[in-house]
Amino acid sequence: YITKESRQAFTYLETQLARLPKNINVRILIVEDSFATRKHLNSLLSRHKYKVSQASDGAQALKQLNSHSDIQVIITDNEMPIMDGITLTSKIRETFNNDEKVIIGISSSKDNQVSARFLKNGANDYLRKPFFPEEFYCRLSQNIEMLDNIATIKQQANSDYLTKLPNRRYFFEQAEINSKINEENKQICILAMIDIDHFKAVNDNLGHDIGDEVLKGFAKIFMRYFNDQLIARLGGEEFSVYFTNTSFDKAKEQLETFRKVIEKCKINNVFFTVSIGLIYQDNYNIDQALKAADEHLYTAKKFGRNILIS
Ligand code: GH3
Ligand code: MG
Ligand code: MG
Ligand code: MG
Ligand code: MG
Repeated sequence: YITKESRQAFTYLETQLARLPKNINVRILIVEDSFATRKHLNSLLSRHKYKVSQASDGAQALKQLNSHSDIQVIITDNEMPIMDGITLTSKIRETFNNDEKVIIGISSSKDNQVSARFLKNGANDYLRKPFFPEEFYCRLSQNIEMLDNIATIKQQANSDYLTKLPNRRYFFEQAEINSKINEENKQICILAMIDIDHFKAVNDNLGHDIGDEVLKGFAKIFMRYFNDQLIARLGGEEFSVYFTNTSFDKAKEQLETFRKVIEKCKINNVFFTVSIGLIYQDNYNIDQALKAADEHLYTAKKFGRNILIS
């Protein structure tokens, strides 16, 4: 006879064990001035296969965060010399949101204000010392699961389901950021639009499924040729490249090489070509840049396709 309690305990154990292989990829920073507590936390975390970094005060913790960008969780004491945990929490939140890095405050203080202040300053969770390992593990894994879920949702929101390329939404968002950097560095805005020629014929002749496979194959090559630039599937069989850290001539050369590669290679047994519109401008309005590139693309189509117009 299995009691409800033992079933719950079993389910808990099962979930924890299922997580263990994943934990190897999670780095946790322990911030604690007491050597004994640090050691205890380290042994709890190591038992569940987490990667661990350690710091004995807030200032050291900030240094660790700088040198280990893979730290996902910070477990921090409050009362420490040099910089306390609550100050550390608010400093971390100047750079990282609570869905990017989890902060769990821990304190033995009997003062209820401490937990409230931790949370107010941006901690995701709080544990009063001493705590039960089970509760510790549960809160930790639930917070990490939240990070994973948000990362998945962000990834899905930013990419195109068919080709896995960055999507239009991501392109516009990132182009704004790139534009600011370009403006600061007094670099011109260089943008290209690429459109597959007669793609409707591929669908009509071979079917929509093959059309999809061709798009996927195209995306792989596209990604490889422009892996240092901001690229996207803007929609349908239309793609874009926003160039940074390069000159107009180099961008043009790179696009011409790409056009010739596509012309020569068979993707899913299909030969096809692309037309390209390339522009540069000294303002950073993305809509305007795309419109201008689209006009060049239109000219490329009128010229008979498989050509770059700039
Ligand atoms: P042009 O050279 O003038 O660009 O001709 P085109 O046939 O490529 O252009 P048109 O705009 O007439 O047609 C684009 C085609 O792309 C029509 C549409 O069915 C197809 N397409 C768009 N998105 C997808 C997709 O996700 N999968 C497949 N299989 N086809 C798609
Ligand atoms: Mg302390
Ligand atoms: Mg087309
Ligand atoms: Mg068209
Ligand atoms: Mg088109």
